[in-house]
Amino acid sequence: MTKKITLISGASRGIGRAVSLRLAHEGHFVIVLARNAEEIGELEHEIDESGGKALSFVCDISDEQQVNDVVAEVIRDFQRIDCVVNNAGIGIFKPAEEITADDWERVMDVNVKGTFLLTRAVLPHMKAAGSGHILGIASDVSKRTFATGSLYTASKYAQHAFFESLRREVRSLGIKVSVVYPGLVDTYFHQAEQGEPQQAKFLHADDIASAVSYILNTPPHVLIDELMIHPMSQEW
Ligand code: NJP
Repeated sequence: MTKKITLISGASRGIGRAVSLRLAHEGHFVIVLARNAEEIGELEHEIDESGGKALSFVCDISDEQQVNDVVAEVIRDFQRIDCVVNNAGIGIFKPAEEITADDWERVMDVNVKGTFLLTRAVLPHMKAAGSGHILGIASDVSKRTFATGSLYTASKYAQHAFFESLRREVRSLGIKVSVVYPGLVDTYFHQAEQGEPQQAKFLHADDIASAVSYILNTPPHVLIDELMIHPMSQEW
């Protein structure tokens, strides 16, 4: 298998779907993960129909067993994992005193624990290979906060810290860690459907796919640590 084996979490829609389609088009064998069986299966089918290679898994990224099982199966079938795009994420936006313990756990479980679980599962295989590229889709609010964003921004700051620290651990082992920090993107994230008029001035999911492609296509001696990307319409 000469194709790069690339895992993408949260691939059923939005940014993850666009990244998966782009990387499959560029010749990666994409392993696409999400909870929605129908949507993730359709994506696999769409990629295969268009001449690409994809394998889908129904996987809740916050579930340790499910994540470990997926990675074990991929390693069994392909013997390696070249790239991982940690993209799955959710947001809950409320004044701090209205955030429930359940809200807190849901957001932290997906955004922080999920990122940790998937990254931890692939690390031994990348270390053994002496190469690999771990990518995170964090947020511009990994570096700034806003009212009603205490929970979500805490989770995105945590992702930022996790990847910054990890980069220092694995860089000398030949493993790259890169993070994309997007501003507003037209997806299903903002309680709207992708393409709705109120999101017309946002970035497109394809813009993030282009950024991911650029980062993953750098030559071996180049590491893009981070990439911040905003729509022109958004002050930062
Ligand atoms: O959101 P959306 P985006 N286990 O809602 C999956 C960040 N970001 O594409 O499981 C596994 O269209 C879900 O699939 P499913 C954001 O924080 C965005 O915008 O089937 N997967 C779906 O495929 C996030 O980290 C903006 O429901 C789970 C995907 O995640 C990333 O971009 C701005 C899951 C979400 O698709 C992608 O979000 C920014 C779980 N437990 C950062 N829970 C923005 N859109 O403006 C959810 O700064 N998913």
